[in-house]
Amino acid sequence: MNLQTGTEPVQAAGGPLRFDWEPREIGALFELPLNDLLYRAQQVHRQHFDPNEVQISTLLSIKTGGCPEDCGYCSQSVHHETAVEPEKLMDVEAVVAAARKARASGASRFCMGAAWRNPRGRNFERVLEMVEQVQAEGLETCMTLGMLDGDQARRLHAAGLDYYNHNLDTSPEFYGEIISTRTYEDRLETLQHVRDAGIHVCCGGIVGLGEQRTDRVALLEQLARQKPHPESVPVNMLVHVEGTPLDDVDPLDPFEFVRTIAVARILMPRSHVRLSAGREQMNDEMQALCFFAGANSIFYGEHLLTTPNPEADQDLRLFERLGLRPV
Ligand code: SAM
Ligand code: DTB
Ligand code: SF4
Repeated sequence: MNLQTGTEPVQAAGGPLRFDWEPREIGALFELPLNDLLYRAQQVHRQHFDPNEVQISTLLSIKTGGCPEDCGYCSQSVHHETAVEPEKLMDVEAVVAAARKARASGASRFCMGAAWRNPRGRNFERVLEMVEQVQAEGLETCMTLGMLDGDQARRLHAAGLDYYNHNLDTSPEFYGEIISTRTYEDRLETLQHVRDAGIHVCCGGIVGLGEQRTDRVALLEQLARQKPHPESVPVNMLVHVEGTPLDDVDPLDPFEFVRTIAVARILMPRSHVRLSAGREQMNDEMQALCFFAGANSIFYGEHLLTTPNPEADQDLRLFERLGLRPV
């Protein structure tokens, strides 16, 4: 295959989905001249999606801080001295009120995140109630609560949960540099429980952690080998948080981030690729390039979990300038 011309029929351009991408092939995509890579990604994108639609999800931190895990990037870990103060799990009513507000401002999905290693006891019963009530408001529901066992995944499904977010974060090789309190295998196991329970999978990672390109290749390989591909693939750019071990990591070249989005689009042609954390630090031109590379989902609303996100109005203005439709 001549990767340079971008004229060959690529698998994703209408062909069957592939789950056997080799690191060599993924690496070759990364190495393409940017214009060739973007052209390929946009071709694939247009085979499967309306290129001017962007799915919007609003995030809410339902349980902030005090997390026993030691993820090196995270403001919420008890292992790092950050400005985040630990809070208890929110009340169901407050969560439903936030969901209504998100729906009123146009979000189609409501994602609830908790800083837990895994959900337990009465707190788990309360999140089940949240799922039921947020769903009743006419929103798609998503949760990210850490590791799940099979029974918990089935109960979340029965409560009406549409998506579960659990990221692989980085390559299996680099993972140990970032997190020591749980393994890559643990993550894959939770993802299997989620899939087996019939919940859609939202699974992606973070770039800009100080990893090599080979790690970004290996992360995308892991994601693209999942069968089915994760329905949503969040690509986060590290948000530097004071007090975390990764605060002083050199920023990633923005074009390398765009390449990561484009390669994700080519490997997982039917998945929503979400331009996730890090938009606050990007200019409009960079975001436009990410949409051209195949990103077709964002987190919408002033906050991510503990860090800022662009104002909703600012995003709506950007959509208007780019002729994009939020859905
Ligand atoms: N505690 C749960 C877990 O880790 O599975 C759920 C919440 S956790 C904050 C969700 C994801 O947010 C992480 O897997 C990571 O990919 C992303 N994330 C967290 N902190 C980040 C940061 N500072 N910059 C970019 N992405 C971040
Ligand atoms: C995901 O991949 N990114 C979101 C969501 N899933 C839960 C979280 C981003 C968090 C950014 C840092 C913060 O706000 O604490
Ligand atoms: Fe805890 Fe999730 Fe943060 Fe890791 S990323 S420390 S599991 S809240």
